[in-house]
Amino acid sequence: MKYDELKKSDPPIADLIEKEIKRQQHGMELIPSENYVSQAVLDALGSEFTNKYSEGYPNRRYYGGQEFTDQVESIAIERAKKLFGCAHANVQPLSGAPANIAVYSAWLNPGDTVIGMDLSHGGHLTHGHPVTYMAKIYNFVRYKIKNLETGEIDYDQLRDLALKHKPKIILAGFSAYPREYDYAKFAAIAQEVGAVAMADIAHIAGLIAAGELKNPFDYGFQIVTTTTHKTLRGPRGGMILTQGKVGNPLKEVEKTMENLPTLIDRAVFPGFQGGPHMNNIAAKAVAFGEALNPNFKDYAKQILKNAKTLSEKLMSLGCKLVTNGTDNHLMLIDTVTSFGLTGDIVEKTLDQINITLNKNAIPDDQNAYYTPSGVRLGTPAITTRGMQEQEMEQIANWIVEAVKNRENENKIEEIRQAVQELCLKFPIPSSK
Ligand code: DSN
Repeated sequence: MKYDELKKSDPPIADLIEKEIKRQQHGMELIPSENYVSQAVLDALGSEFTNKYSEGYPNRRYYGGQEFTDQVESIAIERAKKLFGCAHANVQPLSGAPANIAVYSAWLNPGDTVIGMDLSHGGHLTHGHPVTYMAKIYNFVRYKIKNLETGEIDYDQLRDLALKHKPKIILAGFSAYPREYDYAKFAAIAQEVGAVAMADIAHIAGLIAAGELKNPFDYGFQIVTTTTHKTLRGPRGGMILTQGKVGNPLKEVEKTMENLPTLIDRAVFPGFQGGPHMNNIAAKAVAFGEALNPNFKDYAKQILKNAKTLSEKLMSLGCKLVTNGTDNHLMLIDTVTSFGLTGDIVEKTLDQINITLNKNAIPDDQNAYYTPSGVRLGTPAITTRGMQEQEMEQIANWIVEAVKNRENENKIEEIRQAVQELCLKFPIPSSK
């Protein structure tokens, strides 16, 4: 039986794992960056590859005993290249932040400029927020959304900033933006100022791999970073994808766009990381194999259909959504306008009915980070469980009903039971 050995050797940890499984089974995960991996991914992640050190890259390692690590990493690389249509994949980054940091260090000198999206408009901490260490080394300049009703980015502002600041990287990417980017405009501005066009597709990698959202490489981007555990539904980890000439990662090369694959490889190892986590790379390979299966396209399509239905139902119930809808898997409710409540209160209320989402800033939020004006939610995880449009309508009703009746304990308990009942009809993949 699963975890039998652990139950014998470390009961407190086994107990906490059991409780977490139950929390996941009995509740509904609406945090848009989370998902449920398959048992096959968990198997690879818990495999004996965890015992192995393998600094270097396939066929170029520093330690012996690499006949199988080389094969597993090569398979992960080939599958990633096929999924995203690029020349090279580095599958060693431990997660999204290390992947972005490796790119900066591969291409920038201290003091160089990156233009990225403002955090409150949807960008990510690692795109240059002042609290990050990267912001002490590089100069980050931010662009914003121009039209908050449609979500259209201010491409004129982006171009003006690029002409003024002469960035080395123009970064398209987000963790809370519900619309599609116009990648061609980004790439054209980058080309005009001689910058690298980089996309951080962490949230939407699975939707791009399935061909349901646009692929930045089709519009001339040179670098794409991603995590592997969101819509791509793999283990927690990161990856850097590049166009250019694939070279020997042990040899120094000139800093040209053509050499990006080698520059990136050298930045990841030995630049930033030590031994790659081979169990994690094996699990990435399994997840990429699953994403190459034609049924992954159906999954991605359903994520988008579910997000559309959920957003429309929420709006029909009086919720104000940032940009009035979504083109992808996520949406942001402006909770102050919708309910007169900050996002932290809505998050805590929904925790009580076993629905998990996260408080989130909305564009130019005047409230503090811990009490922001919105919440962020999305459909990747519940779609993995098999929920469809009908369930989305029900979920929207529960969210609004619970927030409006948050002081009515009986009502909250009634909704919690209904949520749990629905969740038990849609088991998480690893407990099927
Ligand atoms: N923590 C991830 C998210 O929730 O979007 C990104 O870092």
